[in-house]
Amino acid sequence: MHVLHGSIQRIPVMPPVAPIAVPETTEADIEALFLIRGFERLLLDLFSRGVLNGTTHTCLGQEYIPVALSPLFEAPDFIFSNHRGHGHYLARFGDVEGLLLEIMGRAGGVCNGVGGSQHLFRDGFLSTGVLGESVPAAAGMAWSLKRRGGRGIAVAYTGDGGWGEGSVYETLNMASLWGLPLLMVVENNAMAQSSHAERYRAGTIQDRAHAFGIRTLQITGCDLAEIRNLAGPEIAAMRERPRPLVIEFATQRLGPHSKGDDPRSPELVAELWRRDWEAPLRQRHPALCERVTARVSERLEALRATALQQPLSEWTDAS
Ligand SMILES: Cc1ncc(C[n+]2csc(CCOP(=O)(O)OP(=O)(O)O)c2C)c(N)n1
Ligand SMILES: [Mg+2]
Repeated sequence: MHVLHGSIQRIPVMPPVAPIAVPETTEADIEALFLIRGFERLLLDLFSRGVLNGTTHTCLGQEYIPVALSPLFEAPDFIFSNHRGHGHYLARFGDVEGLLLEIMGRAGGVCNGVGGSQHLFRDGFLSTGVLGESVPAAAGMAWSLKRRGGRGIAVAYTGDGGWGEGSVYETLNMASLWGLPLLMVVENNAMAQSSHAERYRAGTIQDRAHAFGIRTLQITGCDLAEIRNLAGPEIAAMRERPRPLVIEFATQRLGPHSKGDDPRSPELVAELWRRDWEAPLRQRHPALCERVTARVSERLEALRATALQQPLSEWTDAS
């Protein structure tokens, strides 16, 4: 785990595995991790059976980021998510039922089935699949929260590829100038769709933020308690004295961008899986993990059965 303020360092492509420590990490945290992972696996399975339309972007490998950050967010905060946002949504609401029905266009979906993964809207949460689009919107929300005088912050989750969008830099400029309580969470998996960072990005995300006078934190481990210890005081400080903050996670995407578009070698992907959080967590806490995963599987299997029976939403049913 490294914290850097202002120094130049290339972010490692593959972060080191840090086994997640219990009891600092609660059973509820572990349940949230497995719920998101189980949900993504269920989606892939439904997709392979031809049940889902379009494509799907899973966050396998990155689940721990929103699980670690969620308890640091408060009720007035507004979360903006991107195309890889199932974990962001589930870490906030735990609502696998509403999300799956939404993705399947069925009655009971969070947005009546018309939004899908990339247009989710619910109490202080909005996702968009348009790269960089949420960042200026999040700044607007941060401005509004600041004017209201509370402790609320706006949070924008982006990937590293999202930092290829010009709107990000226009926003960083104004956010810094106006002292907006805008938290940019960067899930840097060193891939933008199918392009490796070495092919598409000059310089570092940290340096780009520093150029606008914005404070940064870089996190390379996946221990939830450690992440909270690092990020918690920084987020608390921006609530007291509104200003932007960038937290960059060196993380890894275990699956393709969406479907069949992963140019990485099978060897590299296998190496990423070896560095994943799940196996060390299971090894370290076998009974706990077994208990939690049994509960999660039961919930997801019940959901699969219900979802397949559920009629289309009246908003999506063209018949
Ligand atoms: C404005 C815009 N341009 C292009 C795309 C197509 N696109 C979807 S995701 C992506 C790359 C995303 O990279 P990153 O933000 O790092 O997310 P990751 O896939 O790694 O989660 C691109 C180019 C888009 N969604 N929006
Ligand atoms: Mg990326």
